[in-house]
Amino acid sequence: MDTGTKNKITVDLSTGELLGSPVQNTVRTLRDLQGIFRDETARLAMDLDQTVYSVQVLMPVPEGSRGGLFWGNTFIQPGTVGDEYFMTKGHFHADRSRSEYYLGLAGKGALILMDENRRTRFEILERGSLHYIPPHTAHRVANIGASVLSFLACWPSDAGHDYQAIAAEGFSARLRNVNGAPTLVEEA
Ligand code: PAN
Ligand code: ZN
Repeated sequence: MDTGTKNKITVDLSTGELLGSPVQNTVRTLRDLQGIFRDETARLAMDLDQTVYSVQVLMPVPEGSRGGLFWGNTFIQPGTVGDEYFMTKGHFHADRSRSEYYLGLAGKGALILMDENRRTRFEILERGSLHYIPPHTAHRVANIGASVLSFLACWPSDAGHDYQAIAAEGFSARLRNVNGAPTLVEEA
């Protein structure tokens, strides 16, 4: 008899951890984040094996399938590289028409958004805050708090990730700790 518990998937709503299903887990250490932070000397002086963030992804259909949805839980450790907060690499969706939802669960962060005209802004991401990432918008998240930041995400299975555009040109502004306040500073 199917009790309804088989393959049950749960999200621990206090930590954001995804439980009970085969999920893909990706860990990004400081070593993996070459070229992401402004202060490369500061990054290289740190323990490169230190985890900056990890992502659990649930993929019920193959990557690239039309009509499916993926679910991801991201955990960003607190910390800084120079005056920049620990953050995700950031990406456009490979299919620029694809959008996404983020929901904050724990900690305090900033969702940094850049449109295709390279206009950058940010929204405070915290427990209960819901964010719609529109099409044609690059996105990355920085942990601006003192504890682990976790957020949930849902996006189309055919969105894909374009990291190359960000690796090549970055965002037009960086979120930096200026006198203790997270401040978007335009790149020179
Ligand atoms: C998220 C991100 C996740 C990690 O699931 O992939 O937060 O960030 P990077 O992919 O930029 O390393 C998402 O936006 N998916 O589309
Ligand atoms: Zn995305």
